Amino acid sequence: VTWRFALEEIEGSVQHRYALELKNRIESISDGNIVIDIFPYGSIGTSLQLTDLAQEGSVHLAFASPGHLADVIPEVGVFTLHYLLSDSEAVNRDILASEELMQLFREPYAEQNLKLLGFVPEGWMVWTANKPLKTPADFEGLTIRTMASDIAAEAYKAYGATPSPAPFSQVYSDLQLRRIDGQANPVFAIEEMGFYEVQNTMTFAKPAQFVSSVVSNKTWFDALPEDQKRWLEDALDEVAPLAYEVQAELNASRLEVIRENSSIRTVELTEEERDRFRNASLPVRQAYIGIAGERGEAILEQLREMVDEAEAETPA
Ligand code: 6CS
Repeated sequence: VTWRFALEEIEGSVQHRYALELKNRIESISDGNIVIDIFPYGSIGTSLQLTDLAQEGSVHLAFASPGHLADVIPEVGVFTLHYLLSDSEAVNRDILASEELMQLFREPYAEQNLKLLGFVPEGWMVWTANKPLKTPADFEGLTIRTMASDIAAEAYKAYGATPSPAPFSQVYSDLQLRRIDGQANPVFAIEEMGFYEVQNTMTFAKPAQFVSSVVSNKTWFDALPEDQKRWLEDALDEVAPLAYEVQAELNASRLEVIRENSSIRTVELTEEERDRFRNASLPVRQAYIGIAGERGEAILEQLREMVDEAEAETPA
């Protein structure tokens, strides 16, 4: 049998490396009886189109990033909120991999005929523009591309920017044609999509991790033979820690590539500067609750508690 796995990122990306690791494991444990066909970004469609295809079962596995998915599953919009998760990547990694967190989201995904298979952190969001973005005031009058959901746009409205929601594939040309002034993505994506070629400054404010989720069609998953279900679950467990290493490695090495190939300026915000953004971002949590309702609010609170607890246990 063939399992089709659709990605929101191109070859060489974090999602692609993840998919290759999963493919190797499944094909080997099944003695080649299962073949995973990987569809990198561009071969099928935008993130939202991939979600549609997963919901209808045309693809079996897909990545679905909350920044896009939140108009379909409002609760996942929580991952677009700034300064909500920890400043510690290790704390975030553990929370995102926890069964406790998965439990909170199982139902919202299932209601959309999607089986949530895992959350994948892909690195800190980095802002690019043609100027440094050191205070919320620097965003005023700036048109910034956001992922497609309403809540993803709210984060930048709070800083005074004009959000311009668009699919990933449109970002490069929108920057080139000056239809937008800036965008946000992890370093590895800024490199592989070439955004650094059409922007002159990268601002490191660590507002949030880029988090994606791996999903499958739920009807398909539920009907899998027990051994295949177990192979998939075991492979997912094995790939999660590897994917974390991969994103760390890619985000570091691609920054070097960007520096070698351009004269882009990098600006790292101080804690005081970050605090200003944190304060400006707080009202967006109310907007999230307005959109995601009571269940969303409960998730937000529980996530906050998980972060506080984990930070208390982790030595700084
Ligand atoms: O900005 C986006 O739309 C995309 N960014 C990444 C790093 N992955 C997929 C997502 O669609």
